[in-house]
Amino acid sequence: MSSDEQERLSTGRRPELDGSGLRIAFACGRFNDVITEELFDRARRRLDELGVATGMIDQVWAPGAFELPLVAKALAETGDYDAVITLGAVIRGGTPHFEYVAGECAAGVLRVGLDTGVPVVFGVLTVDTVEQAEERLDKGAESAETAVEMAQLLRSLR
Ligand code: INI
Repeated sequence: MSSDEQERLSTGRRPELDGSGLRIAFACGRFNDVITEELFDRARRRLDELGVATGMIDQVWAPGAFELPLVAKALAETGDYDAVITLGAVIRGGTPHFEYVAGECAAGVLRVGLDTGVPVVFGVLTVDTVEQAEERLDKGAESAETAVEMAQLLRSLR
């Protein structure tokens, strides 16, 4: 790593994001798909602003958040992508199922990144109500930024 690069990495400031040339895959959960679609639209728009070409983006749908880690793993293992973004919405709605789905999804997404070395972004909302999910739709754009930043960062470290 060059000293310029080292200095930039040490500042704690977010680097300039440049998505040109990056290949990004989305794994989206169909459960609560109205929310997931909006997260996806916002993520796509942000990737576009950051210079990621439309033809460099793929999207697949899984039944729900619980399935996202396995789908993200399959995508990461293709070797075709610089980052994988998982999007979904786990809404409590009074069911204990929430804890299992949200917790296992988060743990699985983390593990896929560690196991494959491909950045896997956790863009899954875990909330109590639909209203809370609607308030947090910015997670889509934020996930796009995280994917580009992590892809850039890992490239510079390898
Ligand atoms: N999946 C979600 O993505 N969000 C939820 O809120 C949810 N709830 O509430 O149950 C949910 N369940 C389905 C789960 O992800 C699996 O698809 C299912 O259990 C089959 O494995």
